[in-house]
Order: sequence, then C-alpha cells, then structure tokens
Amino acid sequence: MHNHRKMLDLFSDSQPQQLPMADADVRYWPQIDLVRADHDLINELIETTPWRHQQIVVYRKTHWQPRLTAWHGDVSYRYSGITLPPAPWTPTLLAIKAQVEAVAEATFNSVLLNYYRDQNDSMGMHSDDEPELGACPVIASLSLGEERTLLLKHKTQKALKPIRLPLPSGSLLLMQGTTQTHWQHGIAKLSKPCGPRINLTFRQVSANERMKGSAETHQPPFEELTCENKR
Ligand SMILES: O=C(O)CCC(=O)C(=O)O
Ligand SMILES: [Mn+2]
Repeated sequence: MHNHRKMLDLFSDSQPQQLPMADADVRYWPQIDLVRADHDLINELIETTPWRHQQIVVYRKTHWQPRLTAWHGDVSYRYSGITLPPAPWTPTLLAIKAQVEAVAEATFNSVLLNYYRDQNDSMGMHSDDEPELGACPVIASLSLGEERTLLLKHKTQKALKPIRLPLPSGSLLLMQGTTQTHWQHGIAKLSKPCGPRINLTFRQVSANERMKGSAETHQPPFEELTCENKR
C-alpha cells in the first residue's frame, strides 16, 4: 500500500491518473483540495448526516444493507427496490460538490453518502446503471477516513484480472463513459479491524429518464448511444 501511494505521488495532484482498463473510462486523483481537513470533514459528516439503515430487495429477498446511507440533492433516487427521497443540500455538501465539480469537470445534482462503520460493513458487486443515471453515467466518488479498497470486475471478459484500487482519504475517483456498462464494483468486508470510512458519490440523476424507464419506453442499447454526445 505504501508503495502504491509513493507511485501515485509521482503524478501531479491536479492531473488524474487514467486507469488502464478495457471498456472503461476511470480517472483517479490521489488527493484533491477539500473545504476543510479530511478528519474534520468526516467527523462532521458522521455526526450531522441523517444516516439511514435501509432494507433492500435483491433477487426478491429483503436484506439489511451492510452500511449506512444518505441521499442529498434535488431529486429522489431508486435502486435495489428502494426509493430515497432527497435530504436538502447542506452548506458543507454544496462546498464539497463545487470542489468535486471543478476537479471532475462535470456537474452533479445529487450525492449518495455511504458510511462503512467498521470492517464488517461492505457493498456488494454492482454497476451504477439505473436508467435515471443515463446511458453513460458520470460518477465522482470522494473518499474520507480509513482507506477502502474498491474491487472492479469486468462483467464478461473473465480473462481480465479484477482490479483492487486502494482509495485513501481525500482521493477522488471518476467513473464515466462505458464503465458501468462493462464493469461491476464493490467493497468487501475486512477481516482486520478498521475505523470509519465514508464515501460521497456525486451523480447526475434525471427525473425524465426515470419516468421513461418505468413507462416501458425502451431506450436503445447502450452501444447505439455515444458517450461523447452525452457530455
Ligand atoms: O464505497 C465505494 O467506493 C463504493 C460506493 C458505490 O459504489 C456506490 O455508492 O454506488
Ligand atoms: Mn457504485
């Protein structure tokens, strides 16, 4: 892990590292400017966020999510059988959003916060491919607290090795283009004790796309849409 960080220090902070991944566009900034020190931010977010412990439906079975979540922004969000009504933006979240938008060169209207309380919390392998995110979602993920390892797996090319990407506090990961079409990602449980970790995934959610998706007006397959046109 230390070697990894050393290697990434060779890159200028403002220049992202493009991950060498087939069928994906994933960029990584080891450290972005934050409104406040990262430990102040994580403490504030842990204490002031209206955290929810949600039940979700996966393959028709109901489970407790193995982490806490919160959804802030301008629109509701539906995934895995639940609808999250938005909590309003806070001054802190708006300030973080402005910084993330400047670095990522994209705009977002909502943020999903995930709170992994300790080593037992996790997120199953998934793609962020809900219709309301559009054909080629742009998702910016800011990490705070102890390092998390994001696991990325190609959906069909089994010969491609899974990628284990350590995400330290203050780092930003941008997933865009066809990343969600071809790859899944998740956070595994750990066997060793681990302190709190939070990530903020900024998204652009379209209310129109959601309505289209539920009204059975079929979207063309992803291949027919060029991601360049979406941005
Ligand atoms: O903690 C992470 O980096 C994963 C978050 C994620 O995949 C999500 O919110 O959809
Ligand atoms: Mn995700």
